Amino acid sequence: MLDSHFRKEEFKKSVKENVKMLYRKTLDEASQEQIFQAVSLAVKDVVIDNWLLTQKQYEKDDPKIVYYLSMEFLMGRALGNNLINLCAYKEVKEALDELGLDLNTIEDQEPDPALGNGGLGRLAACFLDSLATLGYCAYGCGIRYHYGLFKQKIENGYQVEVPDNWLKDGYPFELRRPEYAKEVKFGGYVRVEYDPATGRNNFIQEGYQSVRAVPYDMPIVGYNNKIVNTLRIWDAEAMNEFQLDLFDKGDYRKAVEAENLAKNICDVLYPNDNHYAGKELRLKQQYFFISASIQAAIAKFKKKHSDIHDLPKKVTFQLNDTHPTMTVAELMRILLDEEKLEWDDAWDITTHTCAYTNHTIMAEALEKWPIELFSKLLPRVYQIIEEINRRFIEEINQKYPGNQEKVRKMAIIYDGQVKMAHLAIAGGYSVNGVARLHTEILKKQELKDFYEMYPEKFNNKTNGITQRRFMVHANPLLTDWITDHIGDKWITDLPQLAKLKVYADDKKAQQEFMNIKYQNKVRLAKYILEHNGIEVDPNSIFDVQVKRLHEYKRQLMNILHVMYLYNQIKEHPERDFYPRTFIFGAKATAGYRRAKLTIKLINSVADVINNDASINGKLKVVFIENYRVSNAEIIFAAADVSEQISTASKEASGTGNMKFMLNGALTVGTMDGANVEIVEEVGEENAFIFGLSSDEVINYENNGGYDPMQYFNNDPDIRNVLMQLINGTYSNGDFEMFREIYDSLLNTNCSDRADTYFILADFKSYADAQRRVEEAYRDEAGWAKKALLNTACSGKFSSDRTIQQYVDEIWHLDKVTIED
Ligand code: GPK
Repeated sequence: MLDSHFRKEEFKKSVKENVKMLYRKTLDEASQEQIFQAVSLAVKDVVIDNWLLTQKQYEKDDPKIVYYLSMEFLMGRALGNNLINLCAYKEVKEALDELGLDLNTIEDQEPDPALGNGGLGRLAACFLDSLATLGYCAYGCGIRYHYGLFKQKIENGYQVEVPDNWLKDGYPFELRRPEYAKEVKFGGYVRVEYDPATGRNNFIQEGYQSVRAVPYDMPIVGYNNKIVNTLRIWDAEAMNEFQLDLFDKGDYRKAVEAENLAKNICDVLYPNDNHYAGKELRLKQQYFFISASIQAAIAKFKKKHSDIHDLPKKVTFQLNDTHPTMTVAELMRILLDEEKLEWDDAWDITTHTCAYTNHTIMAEALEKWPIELFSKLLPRVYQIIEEINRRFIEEINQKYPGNQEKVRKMAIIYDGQVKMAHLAIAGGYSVNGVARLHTEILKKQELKDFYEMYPEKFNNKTNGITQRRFMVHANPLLTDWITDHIGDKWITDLPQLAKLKVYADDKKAQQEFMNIKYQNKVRLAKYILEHNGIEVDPNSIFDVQVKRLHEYKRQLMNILHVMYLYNQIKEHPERDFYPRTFIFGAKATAGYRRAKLTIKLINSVADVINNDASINGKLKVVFIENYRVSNAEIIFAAADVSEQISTASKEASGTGNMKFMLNGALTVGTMDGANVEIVEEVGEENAFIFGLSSDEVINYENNGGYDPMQYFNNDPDIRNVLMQLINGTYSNGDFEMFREIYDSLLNTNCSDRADTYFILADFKSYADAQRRVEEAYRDEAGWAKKALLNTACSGKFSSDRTIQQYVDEIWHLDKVTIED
């Protein structure tokens, strides 16, 4: 046990005391939700002691700080994770047992804070865990959305979005810090005023509306090291004083506007993944949290340091995609207008303080803001971006004299739009991709011109995941088994898992490993029965695709293949077919019609197949409602097969792929994103790789020549499956229900090229990979060895490794240890 505060008796007393103080109840009168609050408060008490210790140490050591700026932090539940990282999970579980309480049930009371969409938001959460565990001074900075990502209900096979009011009962792990509130200004105009004292112009924003940004802090508990870092999420409130002032002047309308502005900003997370919607409110959200975060960071820096030129030595701002790119301009604004620096000085500081991570090459994700919108909302910031752009174009012209093409492609402001990626690259000292292949594609294709201009800025940081949540918390059985075999160092040093390799051929180890997998499958089967009413057989192969629904991720190819298998079973009932359960989980952005129709297709196929007694349960299809971090933990632990089947070149990295691998699932995948590195670690013989390469895909895209019709005409299996989309097989005779999907693959009717994501091109090779899966699974010992090797070879994919690389190659932070 880490801490004397977790002496069992004391802890029990504190829980009882909290229930009394909070609710005037005894334990047996309290609801599970109330008990959750009481237990969380008892845990928070210990956390806060360490939080104070950490602050004190930082105060003393004055380490360099990274601010991880992100519109999304997909944290998942905190209670269980905090207990794991405090090394108190088992003790607390026992203590609660003795009180007649069940920790699992209590954990299930916690809302799953879903302040993110998918991979990008979850990566931010894993990074915070690793930063605290490795002892680096880091702040996550984001937005306190009142409604996180919608909850998904499935009604009649369709996705229905329900608001996620995660704050309704109060969230015990947050702390409001009004003393650190900041003013953020929107709109108005810039007045230029000559200052005789400095001989320079002053730029003064006037006629603006203000919002008060109030921070809420959440503790980020490091593993077994007493370090507690901070996730600071900002909420918007009306500026009282300002409002009063307006009332005094009788400007009631303006006061109400200002109040409304504050009310809306933090209402809701935009539910888009890999897609930019261009909404004004989103731009407001971006400036709101960036202005507040940068102001706070500068204020903190100035408390200890007198020379602002030292900023890059003590502070770095990491931009999680282009969403926080406003940082470049806001920092310039503060340095110019408030610190009164000259442009060149300010620019030098800025370009040594900001760094940018790119997470996608999908064109529709690129943020481009219309200049009318931008300049009206942020007049001073826009002015600064114009000047950055002017100087940047000058630099391009110097390097490539007379080359207008370069200017057209690279300018920050062009064609009436502000291009945020260009601003991030020009304004920062580092540009990184999130897997080796992705970074290479950035350098050779998407950002080629920028790479040629600034090769030294480009670098790769292959993503990672935290084993504390995705193994220690998610898979306690395998955690104990691993620790029994190689000790517990792997919890903070994942490459130690390689020591398991010697057990790959050991019969007993294989059996134990697969027995744990079986028990985790039973746990998932129970969850599915409770939540879907579907009975699944834990002896069948659990074949899982869980991730956001997106065409490039090709859930459609997966379900078309299921349709194909079903046809095979019906046509050849005599053939031996190893029972398989295909499990899907995915949310679709509310406005993404084709993605939502794919969910309907999956559920419709599930309906037909699951209710067909003639196939003897050989095939089951399950769509898990409301896929999120909390049920993901149960799902990864139970998977045999991990579906990572994106069109090569499109998935920047993927991180679910790593969570599956860690938990001993075998990958069926394309050579895309981090799959490439996964196969490199585990060996091609321990995965099932198929499909076009990224070069082949990119070549088709650049030169044409792909014709899906050719597959339709020449392959009766493919033709059969596609015809079933429009002959009523899965739609009670409705020929139209899935026609849009059919058309998207073959036609012509739709705006983009048919089969944009090469599903038909890859279909046969995918089916072949799946045949190899079945064959491999029949060989019990062979599969056990492969599964065990996947776990043993997953050491590279810890976010601890990723973070250490960011520290060594980009951030250059100082390591801190708590001395008490
Ligand atoms: C990338 F651009 C985006 C986005 O808007 N949202 C998002 O989740 C993901 N991502 C990539 O799609 C994944 O390949 C990657 O692993 C993840 O970001 C983290 O880098």
